Amino acid sequence: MGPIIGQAAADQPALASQIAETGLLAESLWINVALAGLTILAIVAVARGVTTPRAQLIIAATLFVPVVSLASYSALISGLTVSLTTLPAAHPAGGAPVLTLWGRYLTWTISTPLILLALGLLAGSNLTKLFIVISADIAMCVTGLAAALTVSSVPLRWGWFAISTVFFLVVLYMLLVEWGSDAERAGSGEIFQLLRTLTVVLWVGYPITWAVGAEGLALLGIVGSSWAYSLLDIGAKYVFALLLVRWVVAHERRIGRYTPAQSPVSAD
Ligand code: RET
Repeated sequence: MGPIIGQAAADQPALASQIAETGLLAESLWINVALAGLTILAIVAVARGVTTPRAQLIIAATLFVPVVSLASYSALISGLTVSLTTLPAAHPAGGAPVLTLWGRYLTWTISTPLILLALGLLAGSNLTKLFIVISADIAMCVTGLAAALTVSSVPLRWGWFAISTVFFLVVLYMLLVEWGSDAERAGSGEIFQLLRTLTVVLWVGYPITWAVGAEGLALLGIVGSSWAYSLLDIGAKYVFALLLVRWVVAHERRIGRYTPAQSPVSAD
């Protein structure tokens, strides 16, 4: 399906009905509302009896991932966080207003730090590493939002994309190098490795989707891009959350006993 074209000044109800009427676009959003809701219920049911504060913290961080997702997808469906954007003429979908679901990039600034907080706590990360990775992650999302919303030139869009990718490399480094050895020490090595593989593989899919999708080379249309992000979200958020919570519930004591490694700042 080609780019969705409309009036640049469309208001929220008009955007909402445009989404509702556009083939499979609405379905790509509703499926996430449904799965986020089910994930919330499942986490609450499974984790009800957890009493160790550290395990509770990991579960709380994880629980807020589908909560944020539910809000994010509802905002997209209601037309609140979407706009008709006229991309630069040199863009493959340039010249006419196209629907931009920029709310995704905005809400990632909240959901992805929660994922990293849960992973970092699981790995027994120190505070310094947690702070660095979450800061880089937020910077990645904000500059990704800038890439999607920049309409003055195509090179500028890709410039923001490149900056965002640099921040993403910091996140990948932490996941692949630093936290791997922390988790071995913390006794959560096995589950950390599984969740890390899931996270790294799926997260790499997001910039690829951006690059080949409606925002970048437009090889995928708006509907195709939205489905790609929606499917990645299902794995990166709901499957991730359920695997993590199930393990934490089963190993509550082990998590409670662990004290994180000393921060470099407090080592002397
Ligand atoms: C963008 C485009 C610019 C370059 C890079 C990106 C990376 C995005 C990522 C998103 C992950 C989102 C998740 C959301 C769950 O709620 C912004 C697409 C590197 C890695 C996991």
